[in-house]
Amino acid sequence: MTQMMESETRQADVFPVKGVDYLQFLVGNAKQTAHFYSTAFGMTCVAYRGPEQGYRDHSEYVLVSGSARFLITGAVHAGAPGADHVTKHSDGIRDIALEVPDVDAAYRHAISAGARGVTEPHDVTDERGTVRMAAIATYGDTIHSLVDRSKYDGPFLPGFVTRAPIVAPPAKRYFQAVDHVVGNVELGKMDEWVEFYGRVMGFTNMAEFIGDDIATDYSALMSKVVADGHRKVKFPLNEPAVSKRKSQIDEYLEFYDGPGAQHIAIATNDIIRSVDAMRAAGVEFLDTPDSYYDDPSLRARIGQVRAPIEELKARRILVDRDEDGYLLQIFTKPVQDRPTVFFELIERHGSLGFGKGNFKALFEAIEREQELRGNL
Ligand code: TYF
Ligand code: FE
Repeated sequence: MTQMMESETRQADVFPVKGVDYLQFLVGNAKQTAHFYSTAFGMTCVAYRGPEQGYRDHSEYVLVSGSARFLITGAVHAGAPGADHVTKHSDGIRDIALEVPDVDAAYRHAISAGARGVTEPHDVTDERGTVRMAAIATYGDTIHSLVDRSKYDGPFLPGFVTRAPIVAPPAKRYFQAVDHVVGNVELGKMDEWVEFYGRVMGFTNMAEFIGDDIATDYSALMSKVVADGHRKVKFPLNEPAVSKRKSQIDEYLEFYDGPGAQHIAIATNDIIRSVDAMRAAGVEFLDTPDSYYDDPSLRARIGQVRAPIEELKARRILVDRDEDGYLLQIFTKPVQDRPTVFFELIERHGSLGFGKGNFKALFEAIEREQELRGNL
């Protein structure tokens, strides 16, 4: 083994992860949010718990699409845990839960590396088995639950009951996995959080980043990507850059009232079909000017892709190519009243990147929206 491979193996082993287990959204009205993700994102409700199960504080719906799993939590009374999260942040992502093979070892490592513990390792049990869980804090009020569900065969976690879909699921799902989850942190803190994920989870820096050069030209943000050794879990981290205009990251930090998860990229095999279905269901996507598609250098840069450019142009889908292949991507507008959380649909054909070639067009589109909101 070469030295580099040894050190990569050692880093991956201090905190092995199997993937994102679930994303928990704390919202003002879980019933309606579950309906939205069912009808607009084609997700399927599979589990529930609430007052009907003797669980007095929350109504919680579990929605899936392939391996992607969202836990939608709403408080049923003012004093319920998490109600203050919604007051402060409005609807947002509280928990980016990670599936790990050994919760105790992962938690011990994280704490010894300086992470703040939120919940000590413990068993959660019902007649379907036992799940081992713990949680550590990350940026803002966001946490990472650590989940070992290998000794459990229920629909989600102990206490949840199987629940029928809210509407008939679409014939073909719109997405099959969570591709990456992006965090927005305060000015000057990006490198500290990159270092946190290295120290606590053994995550390493991916090549993709947005540095000073791009920041000063047009993006008003800086970004680095950390990932586990198998690239199953990818966390880009953004901070605002100092610039003439208010950064889109500043706008998020102001309206979320602190750091938090900014966008969830969901992986699809058929972005054209998914965008058509989601638009028909009322999801709003960012607009891209015709000039993006009519630019001859775009055609030269992306070469042959699986659909005619006219098909992509009609839907405002973006294309990027790098040394490994290409990707198609599109971004929604914020999915709640505040200009905070949004989604990205991504269809990868070999590329492991994040759409570097689209940053300019994307950030200009985001800034047009910011301007309409009076926040630029
Ligand atoms: O995840 C990414 O890096 C891309 C690009 O505020 C991006 O989706 C980066 C920052 C941002 C919006 C999109
Ligand atoms: Fe992204």
